[in-house]
Amino acid sequence: MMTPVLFHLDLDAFFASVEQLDHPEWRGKPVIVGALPGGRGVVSTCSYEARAFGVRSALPISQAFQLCPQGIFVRPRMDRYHELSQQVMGLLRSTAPRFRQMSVDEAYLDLSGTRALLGPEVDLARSLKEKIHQSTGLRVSIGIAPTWYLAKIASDFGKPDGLFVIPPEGIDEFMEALPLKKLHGAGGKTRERLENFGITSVAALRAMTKDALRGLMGDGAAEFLFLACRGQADYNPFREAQSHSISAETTYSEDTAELEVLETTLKALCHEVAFRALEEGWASRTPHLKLRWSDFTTVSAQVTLAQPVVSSTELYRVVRQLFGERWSPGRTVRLIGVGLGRLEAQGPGQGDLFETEEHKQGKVERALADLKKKRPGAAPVMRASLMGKNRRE
Ligand code: TTP
Ligand code: MG
Repeated sequence: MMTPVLFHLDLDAFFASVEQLDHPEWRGKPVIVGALPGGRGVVSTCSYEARAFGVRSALPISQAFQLCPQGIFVRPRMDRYHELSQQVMGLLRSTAPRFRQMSVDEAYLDLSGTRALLGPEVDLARSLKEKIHQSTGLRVSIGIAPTWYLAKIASDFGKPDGLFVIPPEGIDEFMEALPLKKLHGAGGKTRERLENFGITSVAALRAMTKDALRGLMGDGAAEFLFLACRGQADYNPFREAQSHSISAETTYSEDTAELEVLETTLKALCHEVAFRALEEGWASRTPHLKLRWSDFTTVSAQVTLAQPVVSSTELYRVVRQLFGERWSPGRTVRLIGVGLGRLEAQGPGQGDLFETEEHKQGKVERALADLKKKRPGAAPVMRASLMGKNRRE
């Protein structure tokens, strides 16, 4: 059987890199994107220079300021990030027929069987990195592996500006040496628990039987960990494409119960999903929410609306409600996903029937999506849904 050749691509320190791109005087300096010191809220991301001080995503901004008072603290500019994201995704989409965008800065590509046509995958990856850098000024890390899960780990492993390959015959060796904190999907509480049991490396995890793991971690976590530490976690970013839905999800590197973090993630995911649907011309009356708790149990919820969702704000309102019905303060979350199911082709003039604020905004978003299609990268986009926080501060 032909070995799959799978790429995972993830931009380096994305929001912070864009800030350094647009403000050359900030290059080489600790740039921290997120809330502003003195306020509440958290770090969205930071430049690698700031990471050297221990600053990282989701850290309360007050702590980030303590760690790195000389940092350059800036608010996110989602419109600009989205614009550059679109440029990068456009390049990737034109590289391989099987392309799947997962979030604003990451995507999967299936390059199985393209060797004869496109040449060795490592050369292709190198030229892709170069092309992205030349056209946008951004650096991307690429992981190449025979499973999607390993490709994701490989891109992270090579960061920043990485190109890391895990060949089929190298999987066991790679996983044996992998630090536990690099095992994607086993962050935060899970890792803490494992470490409490003395399991401090992936190698130690691999030495456990599934039954022993079940005893320590519970069925769900054991099932995942047993496969994950062998590079076999069941993960396929294309699976949902066959079920006619669009979705995006975030797995936290540290499980979180911070409402502020959860809401910010939800907003970003809604934004991502709503825009993708608009750009691809889909309508949906079925938003859904996925939550995975710290113990790996997963809940999904969906509603069917009378009319198709018309804007990211409306999508947020709906999934925020679903979220509120399932989450309670203190409950730690490891993964949040938002999606639109049962996609239908968008009808002409959709949103004309009910001129609520949300419908008006939907029209604006649609017009912007159209404009972008005609002039990629040209539209200055304002997205009120993500501006709430800016206004408040
Ligand atoms: P990531 O790819 O996780 O992080 P990154 O690109 O900043 O850094 P790297 O990939 O090099 O490790 O997330 C992409 C963007 O998503 C990030 O630039 C900002 C945003 N984000 C948040 O707003 N909050 C978060 O908690 C995380 C993890 C990311
Ligand atoms: Mg990234």
